This record gives sequence, structure tokens and C-alpha cells, in this order.
Amino acid sequence: MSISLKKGGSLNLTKEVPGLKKVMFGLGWEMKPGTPLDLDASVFILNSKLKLPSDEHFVFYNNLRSPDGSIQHTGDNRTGFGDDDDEMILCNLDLIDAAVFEILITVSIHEAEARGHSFGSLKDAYIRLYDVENKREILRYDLDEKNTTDAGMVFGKIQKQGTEWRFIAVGEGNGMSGLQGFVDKYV
Ligand SMILES: [Ca+2]
Ligand SMILES: [Ca+2]
Repeated sequence: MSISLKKGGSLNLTKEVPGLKKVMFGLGWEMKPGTPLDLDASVFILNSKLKLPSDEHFVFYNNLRSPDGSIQHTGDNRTGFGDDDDEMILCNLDLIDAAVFEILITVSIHEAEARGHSFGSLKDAYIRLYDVENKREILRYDLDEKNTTDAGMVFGKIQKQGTEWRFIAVGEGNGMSGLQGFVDKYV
């Protein structure tokens, strides 16, 4: 049975799913009627100093694969139409470089400022972790605070703790700085 997390909640993936190797991070969103909104999932692969080891460790719609092959973005969705996952990121835990400490999954709104959009324009948004090999959902985090003026948000992250991986439901916005704000922070 899938586990439902709240903001700040976490789950030890290694203990919960022994032998877990291939994980899919699925992001889905729906907007309020009349607000066409393009959400973008991006991944920041960080070392223990919480920085990108190289520009290529920033995986997004223009760089779909990490250098070690552990992270693969399946491509941009511009409308969020439909109830299934709108953007997906595949992660192979076995391929993650040993120097990696944390993998952030962010979502940001494309051209938020120009279009006057924020997370307040969203009706629903979620992130879920899916075990690709065993074909089952591990956990799900439904964004509980949507009345924000943020254009970017760290939705969730996986963090290395010794030899184990833990998922944390973060849900923290970064104001109107959006995707560029994350790039400025982690490069
Ligand atoms: Ca998109
Ligand atoms: Ca959707």
C-alpha cells in the first residue's frame, strides 16, 4: 500500500523497499479553470557542500540526463492535462555517483513573472515515488499549501544517510525567483 506523506514527512526508502533500484518520480498538477500553466520538473544533484558538481548535474527540459546516467528526465509537458503523471523523472539508485549527497526535485512555473502565475494558480499538485521493477507506488505527497505566491518550489528530495536513501517531502517555495533562483543557489 502506498504511503501518504505530509509536508516535512520522510521515509527511509532503503528500509521500506529492500533492494529498491529503479524509482520513478512522477509529478502531476491541475490548474484552476482558465489558467493555462506550464510547470517544469527539474533535478539538482548535489554534493555534500550542497552544490552541483558540474552544470550537467542540473537535469531539466534542456538537459535530460545526468552524467552518471542515474537520472533521466522523460521530457517537458506544457499543459498538465490529464490525471496521470505530467512529468516524470527516472532514477537508478545503483548508478548514483558516490559523491552525491542529495537529489532535489524542484518544480517551477515557466515564465511565471511574465504571465503573472504562481503556485496560487494551481488546483492540485503531487509528487509520487513509483517502484519501477515491482510496479507499485511507494509514496505520495500531495501539496497541501497551494495559496502561495511562489514561482518555484523544492517539492521533495532524496538524501543519503550512510548507505541508505531517505525521501523527504519538502514543499518549500522560493518566492518569484523560480527556476533561475535555484540555479543561482546551487551552481
Ligand atoms: Ca513543463
Ligand atoms: Ca495533470
